[in-house]
Amino acid sequence: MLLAPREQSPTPTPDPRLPTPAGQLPTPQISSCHFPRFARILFRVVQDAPKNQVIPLRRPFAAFLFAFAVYPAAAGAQDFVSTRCHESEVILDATHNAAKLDGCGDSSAPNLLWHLDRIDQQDGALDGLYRRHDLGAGTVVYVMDTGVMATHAEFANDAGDGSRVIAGFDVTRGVTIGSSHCTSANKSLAPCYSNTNELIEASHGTSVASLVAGKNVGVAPEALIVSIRVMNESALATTRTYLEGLNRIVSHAWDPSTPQFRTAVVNISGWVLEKLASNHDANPVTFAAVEQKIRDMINGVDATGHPDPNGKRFLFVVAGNNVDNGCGRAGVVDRFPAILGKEIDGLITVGGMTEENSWWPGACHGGLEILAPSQGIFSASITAVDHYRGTKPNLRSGTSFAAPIISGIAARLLSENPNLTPQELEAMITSTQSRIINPDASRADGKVAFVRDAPAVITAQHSVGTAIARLAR
Ligand SMILES: [Ca+2]
Ligand SMILES: [Ca+2]
Repeated sequence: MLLAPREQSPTPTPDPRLPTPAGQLPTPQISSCHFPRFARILFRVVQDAPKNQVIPLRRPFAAFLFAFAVYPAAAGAQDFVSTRCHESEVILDATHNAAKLDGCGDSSAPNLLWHLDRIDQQDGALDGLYRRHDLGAGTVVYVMDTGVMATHAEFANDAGDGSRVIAGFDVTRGVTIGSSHCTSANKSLAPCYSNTNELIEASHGTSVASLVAGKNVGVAPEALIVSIRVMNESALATTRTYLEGLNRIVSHAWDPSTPQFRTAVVNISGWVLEKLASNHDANPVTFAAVEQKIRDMINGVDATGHPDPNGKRFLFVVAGNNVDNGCGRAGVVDRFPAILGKEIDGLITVGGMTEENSWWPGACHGGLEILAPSQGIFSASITAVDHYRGTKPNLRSGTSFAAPIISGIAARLLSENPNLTPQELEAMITSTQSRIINPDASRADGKVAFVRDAPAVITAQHSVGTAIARLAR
């Protein structure tokens, strides 16, 4: 691999809206825009008390609790990160390159991480910032894809001594057509490729997972990832690999060593065939069987995979698809399982949008339930632990990248309220007020992914209300 000479970066111009560099404590600022009105009112009630009056301790204490439980990030702007970042090219061969991330925060840099910038605001005027109010801690996202490079720096844990890709299962052994000759001890955690043409699909799952939970490029950078490798290096999968993959998810979810959860997320940035013509399967698994398994998992399953409303539940997030004639007549989504979105509460079919806040013309329309950024998306690759997808060939666009943005948002919501059902998650995510500039009923009504903090507010108000009641007794 030939590394391109690093360009000398111009002297960066720090974004004045961001926190000062490490080691310098920012001047405490509680601006009106950062501090919720109701909390200010509570503080004013305390401040306005007549002098010399003894204020019951419970009153300011309750106000303090209320303010910080309802709006824990109110104390500053530390949880805003810049999405304006520099990248540099890494040449792989004459027709392929990768990229490195050279730092963020320079206000003159391109809006490289616009996909994050866009989802924390309701209109198209991007501000170059993403508010990491919640990081998705405690949530598990299953990525059914081509494998996830667990050692990539994007998945490093907080301590820096391990990966947040906590498990991986490869169920593609039955799909021999299109499989690479490269070898790996476990392709679900260490995907490989024998030539750069295979790199495109071999890196797909890593790209997708990084958008869910990557430290720099991900929506929920404390979420945990489980890699379910259902597609090989040619992105081929059958209903048999899907069904086996879903069974692995259930068994992993109930494993006593798995972090406990009530609801998890399953991201599917692909589609599946019942059988491959040259891949013999005398008794192929039917679409109906996979659909039933998905329905069961949404509503709850026990450790053996049987329906149980008190069991583990799973929200499914599926890319609307756009490749290989993935849109049917009139451009409507017609690939399995994306076609299930409109029918099933708890399975969301995701379409695409551009940085210009418009339709992404490469995506299907019709059958979509929500849109998310899908054009020019910067995500991790597998040529090195600090590499990202390059622009040669330019494979940074697709609804494959939109779906994990929604999965990341679901992880954030679950982190704030772990008891949300898949149906409630879909309702919250698709009830967004955010729109593209040219909404159209055939394209999810133009609804754009938006990270709301509503569940945290509801939960906190409830708990703080209880606290106030106790204190006032
Ligand atoms: Ca923003
Ligand atoms: Ca749905």
